[in-house]
Amino acid sequence: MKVYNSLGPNPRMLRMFILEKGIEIPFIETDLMGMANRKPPYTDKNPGGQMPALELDDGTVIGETVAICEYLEDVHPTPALIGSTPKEKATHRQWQRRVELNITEHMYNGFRYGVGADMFRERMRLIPESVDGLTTLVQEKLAWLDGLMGNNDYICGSEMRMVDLILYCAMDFGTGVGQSISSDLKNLTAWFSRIDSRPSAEASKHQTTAEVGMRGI
Ligand SMILES: N[C@@H](CCC(=O)N[C@@H](CS)C(=O)NCC(=O)O)C(=O)O
Repeated sequence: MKVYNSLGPNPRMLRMFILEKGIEIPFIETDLMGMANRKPPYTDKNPGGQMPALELDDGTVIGETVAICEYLEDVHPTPALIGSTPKEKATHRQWQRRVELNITEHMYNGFRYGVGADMFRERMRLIPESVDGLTTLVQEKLAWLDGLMGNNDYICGSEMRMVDLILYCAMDFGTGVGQSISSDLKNLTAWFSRIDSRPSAEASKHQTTAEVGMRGI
């Protein structure tokens, strides 16, 4: 098994997940800035053309960060980062969909179409006219989530799960590109510090972070 790795908040989420699991998987570095992920041989393996990907020993390649994490959870069930029972797994999936569909996908697209447009113009169709709406929507939905968190330490309740890593990695990156969690959102601000203080948060940063000068990659 090996991970096709690069800088970026999605590969970082996978690195943080792997660290939290306490497993070791070899990394093959892929030149994201040089667009190696957008051409063969990488796209022969992962036609989605995005990072990261997981290659199994039988040659099967799994793209999409959460699909990779779900596979790793199945083969390394402890510590559970998605859930151990049907109820825990369904509760996690519920929050994962709420976070990804309402917040992180909009945050990433707001970045790709706006601040990051020079990097993404050659990679995908951009919708620059949606940037203001997407960034406003992210803030509205963060406020909605803040209200729902109540006294919970983590998004699903009392246990840290993958969805916490998904939102943390997105918003740590977002903070560097003008889409941070407002300090008015007290519950989410405290939650962010809680995740940020985990050793995996620091250890998951890509080795090129200082050189590239971007946060949360
Ligand atoms: N839906 C994909 C998104 C992955 C993604 O956006 N990866 C970024 C790095 S964080 C990437 O490959 N960016 C370069 C590109 O799109 O060419 C997933 O969850 O794996």
